[in-house]
Parts: sequence; structure tokens; C-alpha cells
Amino acid sequence: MATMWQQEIEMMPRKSLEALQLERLKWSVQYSYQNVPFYRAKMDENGIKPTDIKNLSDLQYLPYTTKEDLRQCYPFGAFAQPCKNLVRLQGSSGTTGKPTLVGYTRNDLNNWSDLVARIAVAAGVTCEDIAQISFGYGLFTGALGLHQGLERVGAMVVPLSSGNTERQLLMMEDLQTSVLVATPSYGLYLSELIAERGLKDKLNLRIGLFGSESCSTEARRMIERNAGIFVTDNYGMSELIGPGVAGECQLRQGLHVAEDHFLPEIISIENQEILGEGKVGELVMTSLTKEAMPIIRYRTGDITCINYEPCACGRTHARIDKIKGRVDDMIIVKGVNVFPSQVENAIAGITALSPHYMLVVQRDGIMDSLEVKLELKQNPQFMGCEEKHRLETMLYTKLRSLLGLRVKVTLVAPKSLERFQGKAKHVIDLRNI
Ligand code: DLL
Repeated sequence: MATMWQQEIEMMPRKSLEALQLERLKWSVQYSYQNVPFYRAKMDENGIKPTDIKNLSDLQYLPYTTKEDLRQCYPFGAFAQPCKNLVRLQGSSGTTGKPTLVGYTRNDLNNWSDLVARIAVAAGVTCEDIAQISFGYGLFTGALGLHQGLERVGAMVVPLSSGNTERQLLMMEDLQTSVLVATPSYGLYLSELIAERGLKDKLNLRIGLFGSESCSTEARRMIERNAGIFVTDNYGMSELIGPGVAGECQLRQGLHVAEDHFLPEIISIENQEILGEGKVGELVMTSLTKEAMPIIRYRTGDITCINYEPCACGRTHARIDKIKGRVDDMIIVKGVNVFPSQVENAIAGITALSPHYMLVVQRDGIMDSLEVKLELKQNPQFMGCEEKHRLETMLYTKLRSLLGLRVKVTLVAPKSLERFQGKAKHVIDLRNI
């Protein structure tokens, strides 16, 4: 059996877990109704009272909450407690407009640390580890969230923050960092430098706790190979608590949801109907224990599916698949829905290509066009014209059949696409709409 941070809870039989969820759901709905005018108004509007929640399935009668609803509550309107009872403020990682602010009571921080400790231990972290945090510190929940959780496990935390790549590599070598905490994009960039400079054997990297954006299997393989590291995928969002909502164990067969704190649902993107196990749709989450900012049926915008089979590691909580994309990541080109992750999947396993890509959408007159820029591993000068042409034709055909759309394929030189220290950007939309 795998080592766990809170074994009794992580391996709780499904029946007991559901009983705990129901008890907590009743509390959370009542608490939100009483303390957050926004939830009270929404429930009243929909003619539902907290006492109507008698079973877990009664959750379906509660209205959804959207990011826009939370924006309307800026800065403190979604909080259930006055600021004097809060001990921390964090926010969304968006860089434009007003951030979505989220608050924490001392109990919330305590739970959060345990949830992050769970995903760290699930990946194999112990108190012997030296953990370098290369997420940006600030309102973003990634850095402080991992920081507290790793401290709780007893690892030695090095709060380097993101950026200053030379210093990251220097510290990694001098301190013999064993755990790297980063976005996959930054992890990929660091791993490319490690390979280029032949640093792998001088480093002591063991585990990568990655998250905050998706990472293709191909990119993960490359990071692991270049840096000699084992990487887990970890999911969360500030509105829910931050990292620690779901994470992979060492078996990497889906991300275990902390179901004693969050109740997951999957709904159809088209008509918001609740979908069953294994069906792909939008993840909706309800908090069960949060005090500062409870959240009821929050539409995360993230696309995945859910699996209730217990994992071979012994954990019983439901697992979600790796996030397939975001509802709002979708671009519509000539009426066709395109997700950047489709391109990522199409190029996986093509040895001539690096995992870096960019989609550029343009409009000439009334016609939309999509260009897919793909980065070669090798300088195109060293490729025969014929070989390059063959690769372009193969990619064109593959993308056309996968996306159902004619695209322009542009192969670009190694290292010519932008590298990211936080979350990567994969779409440039030049249409003025
Ligand atoms: O990114 C929390 C986090 C930090 C999770 C560090 C894991 C590690 P936000 O800045 O609020 O919070 O962004 C939340 O990021 O709705 C997803 O779209 C995306 N996201 C987070 N984790 C993953 C992941 C943090 N593992 C938004 N795979 C979410 C894919 C992810 N997307």
C-alpha cells in the first residue's frame, strides 16, 4: 500500500465518505445561505431552501455559480466572514482586469496545508526532501499553497519564486534540490537547459510537483528524461482553495479529488445537464468545509471526466482525468470548435517536433484562417527539403482530419517559440471580435 498523509480519510470506504459528504454539504449550504447574501438571493430566486438538501443528489436543485458571479462580488462580497476573521487573501492568476479574490480563515489554511501535503506525499515527497518552489509568489495560490503543504510534510522549502532561470539552476545544483515545484511550461524550459548543459548527473532532482496548467504526455516524458525527475500532475483553482483539490499518485491513473472537502460533478457543456461517470464535460465543484469563502456548484470551466473506481494505490476518492481544456480556451474558426489540446495531442509522438506550439487565428475580410506554428527539434537547414515537405504534408493531413478544418502548418526553428515561466499561452487571436 502506498504511503499517505491522511490514510484514514484517503482510504475511507465510499459509503462512509458519502455520509461525511452529505453531513458537510448540509452544513455548507446552510452556512452559505446564512452568511453570503449572494447565495441567499440565488437560492431564494430558485425557490430552494438549505433544508431541502436531504441527499447528495439534491445538489442538482441548487443554482450554479460562475466566475462572473464572483466578479460581481469583488472584492469581499463572496466572503462569509468579516475580514477580521480572515488570515489570508489570495487571488486568481489572471493578469488583466480585477483579480478574483479569495479569503482564508485559520481553519481554511490548516485544511489547505493538509490537502497539499496529501498530493505531495502521494507523489512520494518525504521530510528528507529539499523542495524548490519555482511558482511565482504573490496572489497566485500555487507558490504559497505548495509552500505550506510541503512545510507540513517536513520538507525543506526553498521559496525561489519564478524567473531568474540561472539562479534556479545554480540553486538546484548547489542545494541538491530533490523536489521541483513549477508549471509544466517552466519545467519544460528548465529541463531543456539541463539537457543542453549536461547538468542532469550533477543534480539530485527526484520529484516534480507540477500543475496549474495541462502538460501533454509528450512534454512530461521529455521533462522526465532531460531532468531525471518523476512528475505528477496537480489540479486546483483559487476559487476552490488553490492547489490540493486533486492530484496524481505514483500510479498516475487520474487525479484523486479531495472528496471530503469538495463535491465534484460533471455537466454537459451544451445544456448543463449532469453527466454520469466517464462522460466528458465541465467540472463543477462545491466546497464542503470552507469557512471564508464557501463555493456552491462552481462552474470551473475545466473539461474532464470522473471515475469512481478505487485506485490500485488504495485511495478511494474519485479521480478526474487530466484536464482536457477549458470551455473558454475554445476558439471558433470558420464555425469549428478548436481546443489547443487537440493540436497538442496531434503532435505527440512526432519525433521531429518539440512540444512547443502556437495557434494564430486571423481574419482576412470575412474569412478566418488558422495557422499552427510547430517547433522543430532540429534546425531546418539540416533537414532535406523533401523531408521537411513530407513532414508538413503529414501534419497538414493529420490536423485537417483531427480538427475538421484546413490549417496552415508552419514549421519554425528550434527555440523560436516563446518560453513561459508561468502558465503558457497557446493561442494568438488577431481577429478584432
Ligand atoms: O492554478 C492553482 C494551482 C496552482 C493548481 C498550482 C495546481 C498547482 P488558478 O490560478 O486560479 O489556480 O488557475 C486555475 O488553472 O481552472 C485550470 O484551468 C488551470 N489548471 C490548474 N491546474 C491544472 C492542471 C491554480 N493540473 C485554473 N491541468 C484552472 C490543467 C490546470 N489545468
